[in-house]
Amino acid sequence: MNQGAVAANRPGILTGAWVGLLLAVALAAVAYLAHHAAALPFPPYDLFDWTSRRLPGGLVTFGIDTMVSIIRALGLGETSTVAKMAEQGMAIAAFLIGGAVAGGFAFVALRNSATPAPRRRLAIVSGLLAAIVFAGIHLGVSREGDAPALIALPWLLVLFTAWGVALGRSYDRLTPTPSAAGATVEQIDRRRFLVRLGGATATITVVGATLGRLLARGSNGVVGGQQPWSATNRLPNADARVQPVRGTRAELTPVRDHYRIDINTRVPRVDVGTWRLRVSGLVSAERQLTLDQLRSYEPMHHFVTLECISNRVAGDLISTTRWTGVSLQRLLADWGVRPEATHLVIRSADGFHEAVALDVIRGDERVMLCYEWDGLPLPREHGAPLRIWIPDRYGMKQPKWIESIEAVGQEHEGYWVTRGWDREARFKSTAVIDNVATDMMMPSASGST
Ligand SMILES: Nc1nc2c(c(=O)[nH]1)N[C@H]1C(S)=C(S)[C@@H](COP(=O)(O)O)O[C@H]1N2
Ligand SMILES: [Mo]
Repeated sequence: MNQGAVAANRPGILTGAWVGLLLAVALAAVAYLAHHAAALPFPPYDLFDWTSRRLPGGLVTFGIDTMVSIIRALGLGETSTVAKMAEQGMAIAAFLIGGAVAGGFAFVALRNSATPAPRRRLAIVSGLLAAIVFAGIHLGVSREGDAPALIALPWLLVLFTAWGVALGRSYDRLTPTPSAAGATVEQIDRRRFLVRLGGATATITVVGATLGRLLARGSNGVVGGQQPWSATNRLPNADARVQPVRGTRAELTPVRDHYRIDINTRVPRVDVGTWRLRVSGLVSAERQLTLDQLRSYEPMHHFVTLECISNRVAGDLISTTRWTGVSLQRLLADWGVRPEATHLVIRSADGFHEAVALDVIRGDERVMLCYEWDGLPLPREHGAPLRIWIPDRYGMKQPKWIESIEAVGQEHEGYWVTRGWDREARFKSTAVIDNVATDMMMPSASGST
């Protein structure tokens, strides 16, 4: 066989895309397992979180609104759970598509490189480049609880270089050698290799995803032994003469059913032991408060209905539970907030931030820093260890996972305000009749109802 026929028979862009996709699936599965086993980076989520914080605000809010509409129109289930799964799915899909595109381009580049040695180098360099890109992205979104960069970055280097090397090897394996017996044999051999690669990928994926999933379940910090407040207490209106109709939504949402909305594909993990609330800015002195110090203040309890600004009439992005915390009014007095201060800027572990006007706090003693829901420490996905409650405002005004509070003398545009959502974010009242008692229907004169 002459050289020309060999070149024509080399694997092309589509084969490259397919191999790139398979190898990206395997990489994602291994990374997923390591993510849950050792808090190492999961590149698809890193990429998604990094991108979603940088996309134009109008596009992000449009995307969210569209997603909520679709979930509702198709009746796909509880909105916030489905939305979070959809985001995670999009993250993985985008990563795999990237793998396919990279594989396609890599095969085109490899085609143009005649001998194996520079090809090998090219493959390794592609892997290294991908590693550097994802290392940068990871540094942009990494936070407390993640494996240290000294371990995470070399790990990414290993993962993506292995991806590059495997891509190069696959190319070589799929390239007919001049000594090969004939085209048909090569075709069969090539197909067999791709099938075997697919099989290996599937095995790695099933093992990685299953083990990762199991580890993820196990690490969901459920407090053993402690009972929620609602297990041993009745609602204040338990003896009221009006009872909810069977089938209507409960007044108090079990915490595990409380909707969850935030900008993270993975829940921030804050170590309560080392956590401090940093207070700075126009205050008498900077301070770092432990959770115990905040708990030592007289606690305050309120039944709070929290609603997301993306909620629709009769939607499910609204839930109620019993919040416990300390009044911010009380704290302001101790912090010595200076007269020229007008706002508190609150910053969170996930990069989220918002401001609350001091006038709002001074006018409402219920504004609280909350550390308990339904009598138990705030669950991780709902902002452990500390979040704020500002009555009558949508959730977008109310940071979870609070790390610092700064007293400032001017307005501050919060995360969603800079992306075009409402500055004040006051609740709009809606009324919903969930159910009608059928035995109250009157038969009509004709006998049918
Ligand atoms: N740190 C942080 N706090 C946040 C958010 C976020 O993305 N990050 N989302 C806000 C929004 S939009 C809503 S609706 C509420 C939801 O709180 P929940 O998930 O506990 O129901 O959290 C708010 N606080
Ligand atoms: Mo929200």
